[in-house]
Amino acid sequence: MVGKITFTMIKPDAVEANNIGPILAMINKAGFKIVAMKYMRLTKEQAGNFYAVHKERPFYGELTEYMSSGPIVAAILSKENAVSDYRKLIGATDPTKAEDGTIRKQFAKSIAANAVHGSDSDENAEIESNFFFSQLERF
Ligand code: 3AN
Repeated sequence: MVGKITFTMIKPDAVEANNIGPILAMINKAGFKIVAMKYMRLTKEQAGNFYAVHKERPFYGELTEYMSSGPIVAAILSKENAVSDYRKLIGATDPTKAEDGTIRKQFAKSIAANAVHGSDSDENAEIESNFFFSQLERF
């Protein structure tokens, strides 16, 4: 399974702007299969646990506040080279630096409210998927 899955979230700004559908369409069009999905709202504590690797970063408080500010869509995506291909599809963290045709270029509002999350390694894809989904919820 190494290299086959990545984990994504459609963040509160994109949900609020009614962009769940268009973002899922871009994901499917790029060849990813959705193998797990849920619509939910994180508590600040859950967001803090998810982003624990960023605990020392100056934006940690803002990030966890933001990620718990409204509902999100969490999903596991499957494709060969899922992690790197999905990072390419979402574009740079800072939407002003994201390339044309990327999800963040089209939908992100700012560096914090940047529409989607995407795992940065195979190892984190597995950890993040297991944070949200049991084996019974993965198809
Ligand atoms: P990426 O989401 O592209 O992997 P990371 O892992 O560096 O980026 O950052 C995790 C999340 O933290 C980003 N998606 C973004 O929402 C937020 N973030 C990153 N840098 C900043 C910043 N300078 N100010 C506010 N939020 C930030």
